[in-house]
Amino acid sequence: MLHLHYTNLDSTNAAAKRLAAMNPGQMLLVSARTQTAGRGRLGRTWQSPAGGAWFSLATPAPENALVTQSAPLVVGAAVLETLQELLAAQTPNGTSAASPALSIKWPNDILLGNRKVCGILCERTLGAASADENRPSAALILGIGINANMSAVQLTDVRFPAVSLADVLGHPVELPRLIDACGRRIAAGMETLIANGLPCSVLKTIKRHLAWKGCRVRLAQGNREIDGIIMGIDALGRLMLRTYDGVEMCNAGEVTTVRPVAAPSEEPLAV
Ligand code: BT5
Repeated sequence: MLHLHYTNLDSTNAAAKRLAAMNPGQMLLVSARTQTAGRGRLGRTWQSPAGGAWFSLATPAPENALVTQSAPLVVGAAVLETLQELLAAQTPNGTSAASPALSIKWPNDILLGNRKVCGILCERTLGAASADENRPSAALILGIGINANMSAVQLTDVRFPAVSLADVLGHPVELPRLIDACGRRIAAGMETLIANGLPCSVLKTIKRHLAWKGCRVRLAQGNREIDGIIMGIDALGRLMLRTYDGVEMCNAGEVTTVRPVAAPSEEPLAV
């Protein structure tokens, strides 16, 4: 995997897209110290001051719906496992038990103590006709932003409370090592996904760390809002929500509101 690091970029996702177009079939890791136009989902802005781990992987990938849909889960699980190892390595007895818990706000925001430490943006480039079938020119651009060595108090107007690794650890982490470790784990997960489908280990990690399991939430899907209780995820990584109408499997969406499950005296949501 070729790793290209820049002092400043507009967006590592945008740069990875440009570079992937020039290097079809090649896996690339693109990172930057700062981004001037860091992108979130749905056209939102990602604040990217110095001290964060801002990077993207351009992964050659066939234009296959299952691969495209599952990639964010693979990336989320890989980053969570890497952060778990990093936090464990920072504690004297080698466990992360002393740190606030890592969890996944489905589908792939990573929370540390219920505050957002990492956001993920997966995009797809369309492939041009390739002479070599084994080297697909279509690529997935997997963008990862980890609040690492800056403090989250620098961030303004965040829609969900944020935190950085340094806020929790009280000292900086080695950024190149963190980016490299995440990149390797994501690349391995993507290879398995493309060859064999969604790895069980990914589902296991997400199930184990799913935020707000058993809580009543509101999921926004475009203009639609679904209220229900998070039951878990299914074998395709879809969020299972128990609503008044039954269990709904959700492919996409964003949890916007969380409430504890109704007390017995309140009207129960259960069907
Ligand atoms: C995401 O979007 O969480 C995906 C973020 C992906 C960023 C990476 S950085 C490397 C690569 N290159 C890019 O250009 N992007 C990727 P979303 O769920 O839509 O969250 C965006 C919202 O989070 C914003 O509207 C803010 O409210 C908030 N936000 C902005 N910067 C933040 C930060 N550094 N930490 C936490 N929250 C932030």
